[in-house]
Amino acid sequence: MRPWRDHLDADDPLITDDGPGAPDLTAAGTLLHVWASRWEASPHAPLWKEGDRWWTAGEFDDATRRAAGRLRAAGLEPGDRLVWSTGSSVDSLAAHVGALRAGLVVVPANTAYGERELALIVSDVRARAAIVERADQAEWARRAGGNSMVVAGPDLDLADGDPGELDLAGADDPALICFTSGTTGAPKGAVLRHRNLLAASESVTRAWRMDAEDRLVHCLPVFHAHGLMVGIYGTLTAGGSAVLLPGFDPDSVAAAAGDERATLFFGVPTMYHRLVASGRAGELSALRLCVSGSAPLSADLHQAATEAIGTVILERYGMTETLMNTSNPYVGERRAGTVGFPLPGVEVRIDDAGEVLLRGPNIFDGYFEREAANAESFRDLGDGGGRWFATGDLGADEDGYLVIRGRSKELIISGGFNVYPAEVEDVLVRHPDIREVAVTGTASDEWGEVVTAWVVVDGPAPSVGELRAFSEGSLAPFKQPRLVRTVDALPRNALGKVVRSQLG
Ligand code: MLC
Ligand code: AMP
Repeated sequence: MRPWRDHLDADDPLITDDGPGAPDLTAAGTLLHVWASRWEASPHAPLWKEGDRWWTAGEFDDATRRAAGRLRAAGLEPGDRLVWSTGSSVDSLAAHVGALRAGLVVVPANTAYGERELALIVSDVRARAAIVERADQAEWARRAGGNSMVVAGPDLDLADGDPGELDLAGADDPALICFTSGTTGAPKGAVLRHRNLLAASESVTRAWRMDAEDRLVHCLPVFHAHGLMVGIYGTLTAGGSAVLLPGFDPDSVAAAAGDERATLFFGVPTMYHRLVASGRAGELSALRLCVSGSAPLSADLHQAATEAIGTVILERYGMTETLMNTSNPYVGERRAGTVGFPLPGVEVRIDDAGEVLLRGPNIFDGYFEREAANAESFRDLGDGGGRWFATGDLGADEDGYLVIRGRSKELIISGGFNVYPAEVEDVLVRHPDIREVAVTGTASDEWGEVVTAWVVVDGPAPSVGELRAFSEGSLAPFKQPRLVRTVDALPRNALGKVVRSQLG
């Protein structure tokens, strides 16, 4: 595979004379130090646009201090876990960054989650606080967290307090716990330390040449790696600015790109599909960089979006546990159907079974309180350079570029959101007319994959609408099936295990 140096200009200070060693991406300590020094140096720089209002860096700095003071006054202490389930707004970002500045560990959660999904997270990390914008989620967080749980909205409607000394977290302290299912089974929290976040942010912002002149059109959810660690943290690290849209729609993205003289757009393939279909993609032509990630971008969609926008889409490959791993280059050939080559600091290896293994300062070192899963997820190959993380993605090196050929893990990616078949099956099998069920992903031009339920029934076959209604409260809408197929029996192997790959 091409070396990470090919992402950088020859005079980039990350490339040292000391030979082929890894670059030092964590010299700055923590992201909080990087951000605080940017705000201090340029307090009047525009940072976020929300609605009609621009917030400056100095105003945001103040808002994060206020948030940190309120969280401290509410009795929260460094290391306490705070669940954060909000849309994209300056209030919610100030609460998030304020929590990190106060030394808390932020646990992002999808705003679409129902009670079962949210309660699982609150109890797993023994959260002491939750910032949620939906009244029902507030109620569920209280129920799962008990009487001492601090629950507030994104505007942190709590009493003011003295923020005290901020940004004391060290590079090895946990910053985020992000829930994902890894290669197997049940949801678990990937612990990302401050050094992981810093390394990933430094690596990506340098590779993509992000700086203070940049302006991002931001429409991704902020509770996942793409929107949060690439979009929000990338903007803060580069010292640039972002237009915060509450969600994606082609008209607002096109309007923001033109009206705000934006330079960057980050999206998932479904967004590019919808932009092309809208006929407004050409309004993004002045952007200097459009990035796609979180799910495979087909070569056809790559070409269609590149033609419609007029700039070659840059595809990259990331993961919650590892943040960004590989990318097509900013300068040089961006090859459709590939995810490029290792970003600065990242080592990529493909094992004999074709699985992608990763090592680097961006990569987490374990799931929260999951010894067995941790033992399974990391491999010591005896090369002296530390353990490799096994991604569950299947890849190949094609002429220096990584191609993701599929997954060994059982995961459906629908519109960039992950859906785990076993979780959906566990809910659907409780339906009175369903004897057995298996869940798979069916290819879709718009969504990448859609969730399909294969059912063996005892009574009348339930419709899609009926199964969606039945899943309400147990499964967020994006996990609910969009297709239902009735079969006489599910395919099983010699051990009696359902072979999902034989369906469809
Ligand atoms: C919304 N719906 C989805 C869905 N998103 N269903 C399946 N898959 C999805 N991804 C549901 C809605 O709840 C609604 O259900 C119905 O579909 C129609 O909604 P919509 O209005 O058409 O969808 P919209 O709200 O526009 O959302 C589409 C989207 C969104 C593409 C904008 O899914 C999105 O923001 N995706 C990005 C996900 C992301 O950020 N992933 C990064 C993970 S980090 P109903 O029942 O109400 O009709 C990661 C690492 C890395 O993977 O490498 O980056
Ligand atoms: P998540 O756990 O939400 O972080 O999802 C990570 C998974 O998304 C990876 O393990 C891959 O399977 C997939 N993924 C992310 N980016 C890409 C990409 N560009 N191409 C193919 N798959 C991707």
